[in-house]
Amino acid sequence: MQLKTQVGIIGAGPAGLTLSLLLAKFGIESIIIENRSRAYVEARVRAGLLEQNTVDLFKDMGVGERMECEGAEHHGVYLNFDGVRHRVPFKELTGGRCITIYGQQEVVKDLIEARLAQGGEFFFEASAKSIEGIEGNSPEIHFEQNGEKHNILCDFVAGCDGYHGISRQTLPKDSYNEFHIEYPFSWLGILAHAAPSSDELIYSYHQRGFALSSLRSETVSRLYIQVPNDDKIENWTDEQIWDELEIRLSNGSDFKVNRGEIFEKSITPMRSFMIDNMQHGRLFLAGDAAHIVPPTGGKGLNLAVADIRFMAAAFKEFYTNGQEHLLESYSQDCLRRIWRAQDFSNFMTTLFHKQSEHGSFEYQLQKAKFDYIGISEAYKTTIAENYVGLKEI
Ligand code: FAS
Ligand code: PHB
Repeated sequence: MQLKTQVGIIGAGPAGLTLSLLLAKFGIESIIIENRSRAYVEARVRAGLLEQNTVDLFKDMGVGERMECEGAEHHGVYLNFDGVRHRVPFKELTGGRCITIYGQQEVVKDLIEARLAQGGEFFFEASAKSIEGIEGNSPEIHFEQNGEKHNILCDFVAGCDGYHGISRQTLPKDSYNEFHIEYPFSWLGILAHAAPSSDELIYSYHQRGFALSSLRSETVSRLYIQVPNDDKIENWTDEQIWDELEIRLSNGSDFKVNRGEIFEKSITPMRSFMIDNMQHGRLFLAGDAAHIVPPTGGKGLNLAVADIRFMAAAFKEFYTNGQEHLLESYSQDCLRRIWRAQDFSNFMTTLFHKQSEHGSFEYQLQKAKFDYIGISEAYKTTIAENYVGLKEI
């Protein structure tokens, strides 16, 4: 089947979905190709932390109603190091900004529902196989669905297809430099029918490894522990996971982790990755297709949405008055925030993960940073404004 649209979007994750809704707001047509089913993408457990900018954008777009009702607004975060705890407040240090805890799968559900309600055109279980003609004015997406071949003639292609997608592979290899860190540890993450163990998130350095206490609702907890890269889910019983979380999250008080049925477990490797050019001709990349941050900073989803704000504004300028200034500056406009998020995510990851022996020079540097958080409002402010997301950058 030969299809035609203004912007062909590959990927129905936070990037592709936000783009399709913003383009519709500007009267710009798009089609989304997604190689998984709707049920799969709506059930895929990933991020959970929304920056202030992301919350504000979703509200402006009119897709924030359930997020406001079911999401949890947090005004601070607890940071532990070897049993000592500091709290970093947000509102006082950032002029009232904060974070909202709301599962990525809920975001995806809300965005898909909103786009379908507008009559948005989706092809689920449709896999983009190639993108042709990006150096001309009518690039083409070739995709397959149910064994049939189709293509979409577009003005532009938005590569929102994540780290393993085809978009980045379509950029000429000499059009970008690649930056990569593979951390020597992974996260074992669980979702459990258990009330959160704390009123705010807890990031904790412990001699046995990092742990993070987060949540999805008043009855569902989201928690993580640092594990070796070659660890396997089957190496852990539920009881061992709960025991390890309780040890690592304790701040020396009588801290108890609330236990319950674990209904989702996964191990995710930690990596920092990015390319320093996100466009070529009529192909523009956004989100994980162009960059990956370790989730310690809670930035992945928020960076994807931040890229899309720039991409949507650039397409709006093009279709409204034929100008291409924002299209030309798209990558540079995105990279300022991406590098800031890479730095903050790397800071949080190297500060709170066990990477060397107790008492080593590296350990002492980690402890010195943590102790400085405890005595410096300036350092707490730096952490707070990066964590809730800088308003402009
Ligand atoms: P996504 O990967 O969300 O979406 C890309 C979409 O493109 C997918 O639905 C995929 O199926 C589709 N696609 C790929 N190739 C295609 C093709 N050829 N044709 C058609 N469709 C194609 N971030 C945080 O902030 N905190 C976290 O705790 C966190 N945990 C994570 C855990 C895991 C296991 C992973 C993988 C990521 C995690 N992230 C986390 C990061 C995550 O939230 C991403 O940053 C976010 O999903 C980025 O959104 P997109 O760029 O839209 O990419
Ligand atoms: C989550 O709730 O999944 C979450 C929160 C904060 C992070 C990472 C993940 O830094």
